[in-house]
Amino acid sequence: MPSAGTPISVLACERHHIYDVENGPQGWTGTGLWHITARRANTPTHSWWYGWESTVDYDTGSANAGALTSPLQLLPAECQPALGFTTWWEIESADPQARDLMQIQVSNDHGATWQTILQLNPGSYSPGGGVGIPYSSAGLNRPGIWRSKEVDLGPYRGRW
Ligand SMILES: [Ca+2]
Ligand SMILES: [Ca+2]
Repeated sequence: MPSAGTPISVLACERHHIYDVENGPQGWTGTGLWHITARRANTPTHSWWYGWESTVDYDTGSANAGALTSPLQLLPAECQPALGFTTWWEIESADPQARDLMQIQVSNDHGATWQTILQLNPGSYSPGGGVGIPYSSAGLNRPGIWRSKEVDLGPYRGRW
């Protein structure tokens, strides 16, 4: 027989946070060009997007950066936490593995330091792209597609 405390742990491990931003940011915060858009979405009409609505681009004429940050999450030590999301992206194809970086980071000290656990950019690149030629979530000079990603957060169990 399980102990009296076991059902609580099971419930905690089965809890899924769904952030579909169909009704607002749900505690997430975006800096830089991050905002909720209805321009393109997977679930089903709204998503977070880094760009300008007016130009449909993140090229502002100068270097820029932004962070999209989740609410604080407790990852119970007895669970198998993971981060799952779908992504559609398009960046410039000049040196796409080193420029226009798209990184997923985790902090376990309330944002003082961050560790990169996933980078969406291609890991290597064959020359062929040029000015005005995009690199997307489907590859060089292809229209973007929605891709599902999942990152193990096991190393952060029991941490805030
Ligand atoms: Ca959505
Ligand atoms: Ca760029």
